[in-house]
Amino acid sequence: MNNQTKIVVVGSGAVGSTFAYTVLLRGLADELVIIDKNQDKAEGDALDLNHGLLLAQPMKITAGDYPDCKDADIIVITAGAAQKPGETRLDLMQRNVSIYHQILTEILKYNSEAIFLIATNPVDILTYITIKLTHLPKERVIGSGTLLDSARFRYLISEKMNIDPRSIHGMIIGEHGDTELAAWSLLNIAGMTQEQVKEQSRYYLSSAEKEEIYLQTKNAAYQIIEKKGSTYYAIALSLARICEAILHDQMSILPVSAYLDNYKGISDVCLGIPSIIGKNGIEEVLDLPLTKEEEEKLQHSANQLGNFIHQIQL
Ligand code: 6V0
Repeated sequence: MNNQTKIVVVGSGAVGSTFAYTVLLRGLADELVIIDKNQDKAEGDALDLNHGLLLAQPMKITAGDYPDCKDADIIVITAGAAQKPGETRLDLMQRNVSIYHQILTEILKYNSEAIFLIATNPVDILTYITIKLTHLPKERVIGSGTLLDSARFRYLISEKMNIDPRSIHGMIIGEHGDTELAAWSLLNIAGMTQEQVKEQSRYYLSSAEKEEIYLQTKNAAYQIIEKKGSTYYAIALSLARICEAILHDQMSILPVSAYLDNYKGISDVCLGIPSIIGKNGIEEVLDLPLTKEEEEKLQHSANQLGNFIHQIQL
């Protein structure tokens, strides 16, 4: 990796531009290039962000084109068609696959060494498609996966228990979408699992509370889209968190969308599973000690995605 760090974001819509702002606020890289098919939008965002440099920290921010992908450490792709109210993520699939085809062909002319971070929905499928179209090593193609869902999940639990979400260890795994599952058996607070806490304890969640938290997590995007059209703050923070782990080689465990090869019998699909993220991208996908029921749900999630993948025309 260069001493000078460079991130390219392709797609400067709600998610891409909020991500760019997050990069600036966090001082995540030395250079940020913004690419969008709507060049005015990319240029407008670059100008607007540059006017904040003095008030944040020095870095180079430009609107660019695909040749600027050269030397990038991370290429974040948020370009695509946004989800419409009522539209499932999987409905977006074919529309976004053709956009990816075009974008990846361009990027690969200039850079095949970067880590590719995928945000466009359906994110697990587009992560998979990126691996298939680019033939890049699978550890260098990362989807945002269920990191956002896990953040929502931990927030909701934190509200219920009235403790800091950072002190709650728990995660959503599987598809970022309708078949995702809560790995309840692995939820723990200071090492205490749900089986170990007493019913009267503030850390205890009843079956009804668990179901409510799960459904609220799963339907969070629909709820926000209904209210304001799209979601972008928390996904931008999720993308920034993954970039931070890569650029600083943090070896952080984050539930990202990773290519699975015989993971509990699941192969040839990308799904959100906690993975170690460092300078090489996905350093390791964790072998979680799931219950039989959780494994079956994960398998179901994989089957659903596998079915959709087979319908895609590349
Ligand atoms: P948006 O605001 O419509 O922005 C999309 C941007 O992509 C626009 O600026 C377009 O001009 C641009 N674009 C489209 N086609 C191309 C192309 N061929 N080349 C370059 N740029 C192009 O959408 P928004 O930013 O709200 O969402 C972007 C994607 O992120 C969508 O697929 C969302 O569903 C997805 N999200 C993913 C999340 C996750 O957890 N992974 C969370 C929220 C949104």
